[in-house]
Amino acid sequence: CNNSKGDSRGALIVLEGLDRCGKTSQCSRLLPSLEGLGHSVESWRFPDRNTGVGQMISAYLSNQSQLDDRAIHLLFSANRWEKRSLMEAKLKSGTTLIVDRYSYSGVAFSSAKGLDLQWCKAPEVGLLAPDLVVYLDISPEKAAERGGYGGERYEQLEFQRKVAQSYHTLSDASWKIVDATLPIEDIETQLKEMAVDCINTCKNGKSLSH
Ligand code: T5A
Ligand code: NA
Repeated sequence: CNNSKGDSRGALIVLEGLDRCGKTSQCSRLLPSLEGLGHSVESWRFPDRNTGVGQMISAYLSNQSQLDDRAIHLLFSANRWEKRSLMEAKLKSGTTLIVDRYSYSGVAFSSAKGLDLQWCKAPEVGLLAPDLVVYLDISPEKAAERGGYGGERYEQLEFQRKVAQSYHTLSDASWKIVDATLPIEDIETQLKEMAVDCINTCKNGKSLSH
């Protein structure tokens, strides 16, 4: 526990949900609104397509390459591992990270393909544990009606239905479920309140875990 004054850490806040649930829209709103309250915040996302591993993932998602289901699963996980130490340093220095997708996406999407759940979870063990997981809840049908759907590999209604079931299996009582069909501003208000609570809890000494 690091609750000595001046040594407070940032919070690890993760947004999860189906494709097109609105994570990116909310991340880009949350960042300035938390900064406006005087918090040090960065917006992150996985996959991080800027690394070498991220470029392999990006090629796979845009159907420019084919990969074995287990190979792509491990690449998604490696993409989080290659960012782990930077993530830890940022959090310890007091910066809050708002992260668009994390390990839950890794497990939900791969297990929706039929891969064993425990096998999917194994490479995630040891990554930093989020302080808050927010699930933006939308039906696969409603998400499919949103703009741009259908461009990438997993953006198919039947598959998204399976992903929704996987998320349901993975979720626990600590997750905050937000209705992702509400107006953008209403969701933002809810998220901001949850984020501020979480940031304050971490500032007051909640230790970082993995
Ligand atoms: N994946 C990811 C894995 O398989 N394993 C892993 O380990 C990880 C990390 C990544 C893909 O890879 C998979 C999951 C994904 O299939 P991505 O780059 O994260 O892909 O892409 P998506 O998450 O699909 O991102 P999208 O941009 O599709 O969705 P967002 O960010 O959830 O949604 P957003 O904000 O872009 O909004 C989508 C549309 O809806 C509108 C927006 O204006 C936009 O047009 N919208 C709303 N409309 C009405 N009401 C609201 N409240 C709205 N909010 C947004
Ligand atoms: Na997105």
